[in-house]
Amino acid sequence: MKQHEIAALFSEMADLLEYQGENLFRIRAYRRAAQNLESFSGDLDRVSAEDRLTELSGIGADLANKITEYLSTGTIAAVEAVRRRIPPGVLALLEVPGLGPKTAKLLTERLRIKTIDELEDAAKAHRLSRLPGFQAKKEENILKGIAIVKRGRERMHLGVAMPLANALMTCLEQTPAVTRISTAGSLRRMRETIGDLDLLVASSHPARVMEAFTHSPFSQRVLASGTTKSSILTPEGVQVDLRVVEPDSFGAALQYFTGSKEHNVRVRELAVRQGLKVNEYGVFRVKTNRRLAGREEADVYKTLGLPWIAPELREDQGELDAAKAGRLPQLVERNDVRGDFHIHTVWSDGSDTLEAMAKAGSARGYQYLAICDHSPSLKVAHGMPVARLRQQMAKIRAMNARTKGFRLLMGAEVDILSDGSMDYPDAVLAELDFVVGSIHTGFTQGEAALTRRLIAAMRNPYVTLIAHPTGRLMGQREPYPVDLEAVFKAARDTQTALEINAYPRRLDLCDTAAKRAREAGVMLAVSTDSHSLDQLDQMVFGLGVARRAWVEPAQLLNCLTLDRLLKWVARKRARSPST
Ligand code: DGT
Ligand code: CA
Ligand code: CA
Ligand code: ZN
Repeated sequence: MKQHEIAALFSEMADLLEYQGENLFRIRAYRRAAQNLESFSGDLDRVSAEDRLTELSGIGADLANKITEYLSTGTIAAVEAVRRRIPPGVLALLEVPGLGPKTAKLLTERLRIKTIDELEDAAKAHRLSRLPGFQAKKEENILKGIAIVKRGRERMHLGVAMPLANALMTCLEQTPAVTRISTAGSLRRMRETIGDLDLLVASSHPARVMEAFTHSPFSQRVLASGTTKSSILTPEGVQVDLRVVEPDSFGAALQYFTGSKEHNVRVRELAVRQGLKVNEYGVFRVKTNRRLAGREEADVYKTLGLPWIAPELREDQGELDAAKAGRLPQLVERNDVRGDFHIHTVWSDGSDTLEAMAKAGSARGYQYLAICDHSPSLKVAHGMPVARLRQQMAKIRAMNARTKGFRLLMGAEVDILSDGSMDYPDAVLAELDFVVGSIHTGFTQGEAALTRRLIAAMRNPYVTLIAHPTGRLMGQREPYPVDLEAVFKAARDTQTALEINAYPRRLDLCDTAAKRAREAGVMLAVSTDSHSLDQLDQMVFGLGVARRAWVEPAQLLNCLTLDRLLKWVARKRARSPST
């Protein structure tokens, strides 16, 4: 997990440089490297030993040296040096969204505030508004920002939880006493944020499993240790609960500890009505106490007269009624996915080339990837002027001419400007295979204006997909206000797809919004918004959201074959008026 530690340092470095007012591109280089390291799943020590760090996305010679330095010394001198130049406390305050370097300096110098807790106290006591140039409104915004940061600290996003759980399971599987292992809790249900990790093991030698767990490198502190249940804190401060059960009870325990609590309450009500009892050990007939099921989770449901219910559906949102009626959705699966949209490359702010992305997409079994680099108004992301976009199209055409069975689609992520018009002229959009429309600026326009802006974009016949429709970034930025029901209606009427952005801090649309969109008849699309090769694997997070939204393959644009996808795009272009 060293990549996470280095990612944190790079990200801190970016903040420090930002505080110093350094070059924006240098700051972004650090941020991008941090993001890429976070999603890197290989063995960093080995890559470094083989002198191949510069082959990683977004890592040049300079950053590679810093990684090597960290791997051998545990620190990066350059980061330490910059840290020394910044007054203590400033950095902590900069974590608050919307609080810039100037304000941070003012707060540390005038009020000696060094932590977010101190800042919160001061804001609540209205001590900030006494500072020069400070308005009550600003105090309010700071409190809102603090709430966002705190929420982000309490619960981790899937991008942190999933790799950690996988690494832990791989570690525990080395113990011969472990016969079966699974995640449970909110991670298995693929909730967008996770409070603590829950793991379940089947074993006839629980003591050996617990020993391995509490003495693993993941265990920084043991919070509780028993023969059936132990909890640890990892070095990252994540709580992990492990339960060990007899193999005969594995299915029942898995059902119980997957939750949600609300789903389990309904399951038990249903059992009681049939003279049955369900707990973490099995399903029992109340009268005789005879055990009817327990080893397999599917048998727990079967004994109650139900088909197995996918964990993502277990939120007491009507899944039991649907199961009883035989109306459970055939949820989309990874194998149904035929491609990915919204892919960035070195042509704008991505880290990898067209060739590398094509190879990676094809290696994942996809038929297509839509390359969607940024449009010119997004200067900080190297948005492409029309001439450059046309160069990229020519390159993609040439590449496609040489390959069979896989195709790069010529696309772009086009900024929706403040008046709802698109950042490329229609004539240029018409040359593209796939157009993603995005709002990246002007979040403060207000609900009515933002809604009009999105709807205007959808009325453009060339806009295929609206990316991250609410703009939220968990732990950093609230969604902007938008009338989603109006957006859904327009999306359906104009035949525009809405994105479920799979980047773990975005997951936008979120599960409940995606469900409403699906019910409104909107076509959805999961796209990874990849800025590097490894991020293509974040598809699973977006699929988790889609599954929690009860989405079937027919409701997901990237389950279409290439041929049908192109027809789908053409159909909107043919029918829409251009205004
Ligand atoms: P989290 O950790 O806040 O993201 O959410 P969960 O769902 O992972 O909750 P957690 O870790 O407290 O418990 C894991 C599962 O164990 C939960 O989803 C259902 C089950 N469970 C825990 N406590 C109770 C309880 O008091 N009653 C019932 N019926 N189930 C419980
Ligand atoms: Ca949990
Ligand atoms: Ca737990
Ligand atoms: Zn993007």
